[in-house]
Amino acid sequence: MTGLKNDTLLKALLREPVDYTPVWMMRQAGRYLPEYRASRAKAGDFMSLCRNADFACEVTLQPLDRYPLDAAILFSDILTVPDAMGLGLYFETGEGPKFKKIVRTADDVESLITPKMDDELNYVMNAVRTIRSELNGRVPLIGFTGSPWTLATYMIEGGSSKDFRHIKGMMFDQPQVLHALLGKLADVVTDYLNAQIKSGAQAVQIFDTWGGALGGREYREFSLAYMEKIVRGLIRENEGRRVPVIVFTKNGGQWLEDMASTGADALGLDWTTDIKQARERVGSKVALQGNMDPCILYASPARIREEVKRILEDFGPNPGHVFNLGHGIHQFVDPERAGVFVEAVREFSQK
Ligand code: 1CP
Repeated sequence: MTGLKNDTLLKALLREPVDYTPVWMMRQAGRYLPEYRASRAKAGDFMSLCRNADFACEVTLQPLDRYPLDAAILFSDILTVPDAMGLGLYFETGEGPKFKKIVRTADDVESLITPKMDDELNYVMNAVRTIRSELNGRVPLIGFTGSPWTLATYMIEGGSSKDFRHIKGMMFDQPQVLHALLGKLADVVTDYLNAQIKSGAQAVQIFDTWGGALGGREYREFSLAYMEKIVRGLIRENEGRRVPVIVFTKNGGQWLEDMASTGADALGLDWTTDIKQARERVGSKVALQGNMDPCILYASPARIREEVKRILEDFGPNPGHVFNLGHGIHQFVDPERAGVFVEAVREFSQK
């Protein structure tokens, strides 16, 4: 494989010294970019973009051609896994994800398919290989998965949810059924990330978007414990380099110390957590990624630049900071403002 021309992200995730703070944006390929909307129209729908390696590669590279980003992230979705386990993912226009089958009983859990990485999920690995080859060492490629808890919310609720009534009902009344599902998911997700790493992903992120909806005890038992199991099962070195792991629990700021003991190299922070205090709390154990409020991108260029400077100063001197938004970029953001953000990180952090 070709050498990496920009390894700033990988170094920062491992708390090694860097010349500037690397930056990428969660959901950097997506609906706010007109070129993404054009590719999606060409492909037909969202899943067709994901299933076709050339399309997935095309949209992965789109934000890199616009902005000086320090990483590419695989274009795919966390819901590829429940889809491959037999639930039949689909998107209705204007609505979130939906499943043909949902999981509500021990029998439903029992009858889930264990997907093979070179079969049901092979399209994802093809996308990883195609993107790596097209990137040609420009920046590292990040692979990803949803956490078992977050995937289970979609599988049990049947789509997006605000109150998580079905999964929480199961958690409180039939925890053994939920544990059976989470255990299966942890095994599949470990395989899935390892297959992405073998196919060329140079860092991986676990998105625990809904872990923050739990109380502390439940977070540790139903979300964190499974992420820890996954982290311990991952291939940590490939192509002669360490493969850093990022754990991101949205709204998980109060559990950073617990998250830092999973064995992850870095923790993702949303904007509700103070990055300066977060750094004091985790010390030299892990790097931190984040944590600008994505809504700042609706503000003026001057205000965006001020906020970037504020976060860099709050974090303090390197090492160990990867700049990012605290959650995915919104679809209504003006792409030029995203550019102001990315360029400001480089400008203000460069030595
Ligand atoms: O074009 C479209 O209409 C589809 C919109 C879209 C996109 C662009 C979806 C449907 N997924 C994606 C891509 C995606 N999803 C990426 C691509 C890589 C990149 O970051 O550029 C990633 C990493 C994800 C991960 C993802 N999907 C998460 C975790 C991160 C997060 O934002 O919290 C979650 C929760 C999903 C589920 C999902 N997929 C799509 C939607 C609309 C949703 C969210 C539904 C909800 O809010 O419950």
